[in-house]
Amino acid sequence: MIKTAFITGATSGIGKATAEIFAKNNIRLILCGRRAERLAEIKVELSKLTEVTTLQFDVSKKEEVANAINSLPENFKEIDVLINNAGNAHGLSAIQDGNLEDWDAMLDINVKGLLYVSKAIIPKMTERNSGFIVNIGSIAGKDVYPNGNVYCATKHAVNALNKAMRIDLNKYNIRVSAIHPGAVETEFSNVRFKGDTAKAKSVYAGYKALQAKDIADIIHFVITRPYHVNIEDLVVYPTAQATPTILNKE
Ligand code: NDP
Ligand code: 8X3
Repeated sequence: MIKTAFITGATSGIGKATAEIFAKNNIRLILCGRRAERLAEIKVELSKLTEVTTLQFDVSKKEEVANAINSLPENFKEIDVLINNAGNAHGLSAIQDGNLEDWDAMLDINVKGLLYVSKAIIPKMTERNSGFIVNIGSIAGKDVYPNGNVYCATKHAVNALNKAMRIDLNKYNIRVSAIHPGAVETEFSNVRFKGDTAKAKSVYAGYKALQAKDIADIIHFVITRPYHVNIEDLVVYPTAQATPTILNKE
């Protein structure tokens, strides 16, 4: 049974919605993100339903990751499920026009950040011969679309790491799953387009995009199967989306 969950990127979008569903189901929460005020607000809200602790750190800074996780209070050290969710796209441009800072950010956060957090938590799971890791990939990890280049590469890496974790952790009885969403209406496009809200809004215009809660529901379903059931990989599109670039818009 899942008692305690560690969620990265819990300050908005999919991570926050997942925290909300977990809280309603009495799962104790370790919520992570860089925005301290948001963490504090969410803690106040969800503490009405379950026990909550928060960790403020940048997943791409390995010392911050290790220090934060080592600082967990004793009663939160036993983590049953890790939701590797923190991540974003930074920019959307052809490879020849790409911005090096954006490339660094995506590789550092989406790939190295996921690894740093996993590295800090996995040993506690292997010691106990029990645990669950859910990696949030993307359809960008299954396919490549114009101008998606480096973001797609980072999510292909998540897809590969998901498989690698399942292989290496198999003998420790640890479950590893990935969920690969299509378009989800969150702060994602705001970050991708650096605060250009009109551009971000246009990504979700003219069709019903997935909502963060849709993915959170699926994450909750995945982690509440009997222990011998491991849902390996799920690709989830909005009905209006057939591929990363084929959208049935009004
Ligand atoms: P949001 O932008 O709403 O949420 C991203 C979360 O990641 C925030 O909580 C943010 O917290 C956290 N985060 C970003 N960078 C860092 C960092 N350096 N250190 C710590 N936390 C960080 O987007 P989504 O909810 O949509 O994204 C969640 C995941 O889902 C990502 O991995 C994304 O790639 C993936 N995804 C999203 C899709 C979509 O269409 N929205 C589709 C497919 C996959 P803070 O800023 O407080 O640090
Ligand atoms: C987010 C979905 O299509 O913008 O991973 O890459 S997409």
